[in-house]
Amino acid sequence: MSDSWAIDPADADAALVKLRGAKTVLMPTHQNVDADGLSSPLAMRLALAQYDVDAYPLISDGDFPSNLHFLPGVESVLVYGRDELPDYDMFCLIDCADPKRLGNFAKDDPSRLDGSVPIVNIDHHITNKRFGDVNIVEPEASSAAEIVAEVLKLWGTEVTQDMARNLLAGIYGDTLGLRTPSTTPHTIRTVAELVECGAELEPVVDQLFRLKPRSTICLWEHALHNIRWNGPIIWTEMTREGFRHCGAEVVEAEGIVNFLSGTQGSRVAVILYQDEDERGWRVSLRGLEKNLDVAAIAANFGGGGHPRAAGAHLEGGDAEKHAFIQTVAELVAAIPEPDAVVVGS
Ligand SMILES: [Mn+2]
Repeated sequence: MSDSWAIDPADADAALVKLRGAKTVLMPTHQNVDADGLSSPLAMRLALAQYDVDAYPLISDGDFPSNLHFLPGVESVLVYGRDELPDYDMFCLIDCADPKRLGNFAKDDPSRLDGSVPIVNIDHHITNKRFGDVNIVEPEASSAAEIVAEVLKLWGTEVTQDMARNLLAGIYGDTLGLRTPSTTPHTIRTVAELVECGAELEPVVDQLFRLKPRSTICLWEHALHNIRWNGPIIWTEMTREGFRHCGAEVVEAEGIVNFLSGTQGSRVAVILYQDEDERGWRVSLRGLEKNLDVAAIAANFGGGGHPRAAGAHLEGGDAEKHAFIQTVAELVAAIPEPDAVVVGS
């Protein structure tokens, strides 16, 4: 069976030439970093070490999620605002659809991304505008980690157990454990190869999907208690008060929208997370229908993402929140529902 995507070997070569020519590579992650966003740079750091290049993952905005502390090599991760930045001469952005998604790292000093430091851009978001000096953008890949695994193959890099552990976590994180439609035969083959390289499934499954602090259950109680409907939209919100009451981090609410998605009678699931300054909301959208592209809906609000999973940011309070839900409900209503299965046809 042929693979649905393939990296142009010339791009992989160009990326290696760039990165090997660097003294120090900085790898800032997207905001609200997830398993794919952190494990892929961690694997890349270990790969570049084989070429005597120093590379540092940088959490560019927000906290270091505690459920990612199990990733091999986390002690090398820098946190923006907490740690001093190294003297870098190259960026490698992995899993970052847009440099704006680098959050405070980009906002605090826009000259950081004015082109004076070259960028190697490795990503799987369809909305990625190929902003790098070298671009390896494969929207059909399940995860950035799946692309990094392929890049390493083209480079002929030895995949060590710790690199495999990171890449496995990235693929599992973005595919929810090989459950999303983005999971292809290539994804599953890559996972098999990573397991052969010594990556274990159980710690990844435990850390990403099973183990949770009690504060997470408190947060879910809060979110489920606040479930509302607007036509075919099922939605809920996580207020600052809710996070404070439960003593929970934002990352602990991530699974709720996936849980709501698929509720009978709903076509799109939405969760709104109130900003720390209470002046706006981060929004996550999930859909399951083939013709219903939630990234296109999110784009109406300056957001983006994937057809089944997307996000955006809203400024404002309750009025803006309700207007947003109403607009999403109208946009969804304009998309024809999938044909019902006609028995006997
Ligand atoms: Mn990703």
